[in-house]
Amino acid sequence: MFRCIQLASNGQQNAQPNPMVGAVIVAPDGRIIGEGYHIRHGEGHAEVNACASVRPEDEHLLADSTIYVSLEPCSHYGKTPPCADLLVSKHFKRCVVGCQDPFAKVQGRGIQKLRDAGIEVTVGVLEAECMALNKRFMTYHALHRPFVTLKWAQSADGYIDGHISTPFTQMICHKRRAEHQAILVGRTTYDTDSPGLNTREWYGPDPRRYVVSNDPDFHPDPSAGFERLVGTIPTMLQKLHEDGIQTLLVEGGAKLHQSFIDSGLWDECYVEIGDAAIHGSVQAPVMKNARLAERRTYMGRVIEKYVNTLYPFALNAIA
Ligand code: AOF
Ligand code: ZN
Repeated sequence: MFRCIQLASNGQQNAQPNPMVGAVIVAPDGRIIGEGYHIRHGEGHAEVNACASVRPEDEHLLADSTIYVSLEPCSHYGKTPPCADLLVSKHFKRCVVGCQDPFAKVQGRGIQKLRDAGIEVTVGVLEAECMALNKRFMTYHALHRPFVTLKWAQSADGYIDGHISTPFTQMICHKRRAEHQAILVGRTTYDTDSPGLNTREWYGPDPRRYVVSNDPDFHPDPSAGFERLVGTIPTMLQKLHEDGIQTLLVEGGAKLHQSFIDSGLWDECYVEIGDAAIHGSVQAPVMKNARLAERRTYMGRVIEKYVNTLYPFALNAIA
């Protein structure tokens, strides 16, 4: 199963919005005779690629072989036919599943299909790790909200109103933007910083841009691609879920970040710490239910990563 996770991780860039999935086929003598992973959304699933990798001289071993998969084999016709049907047609003896697929069209039906066909199925091997691998996909489908990443920069004396980032950490920030489907700022940040919120310092797509405001007369510039969001944090997240947003990056300001922290509805948080005191006027948000997961230095500048201890997926995360 570790090998499945390792293989799956190769899909980091191109599998989304699908999950990263890896599969390994083990013959009765313990030899690995096939491996595969989900390379790109819309294309073959991990099981299909693993079966295709088996050499012709090993094909006859499949009926006595075990297939390990980091995610439950699918049972639905999506862009590809059900993987469960493929495993049944190959007459696998046994299937070891890392974790169940929370996607509404699957949710245990793949496992059931295999069992109904007489395949021995074991579920939940390295379950936490397999779920953490797909923390974004899991959050979206199991918790019905986007995976929420908070991000801010604060001075050495804890203020966020000032120019704190360096060109290098700005590049890191733009890399994060490229990795998120949507970005959200508060009204004050929109008005005072008039941020572009696009991906300029890194190669990658621009996220969809949202501004929070309950003022009905506020119309963010649609030509710059901004949309307005209204309501409480749970209502906003519900709307984003409906819009198909799996990953949300919140870039401020302090009030909006604090609302997310107070609601408990966030997953990861990156805090850049500046070198100097600026004696500013806007204090950095106050963390709650947070665990410091990582402290890294980027060309002399520290970025701390916190995870929300209320949610399990990010806690065990590998990526
Ligand atoms: C698997 N193996 O490798 C993956 C699975 O649109 P489709 O047909 O690609 O289906 C996408 C859904 O299939 C996705 O939401 C998830 O539930 C499952 N992904 N399943 O058996 C795989 N990537
Ligand atoms: Zn599948």
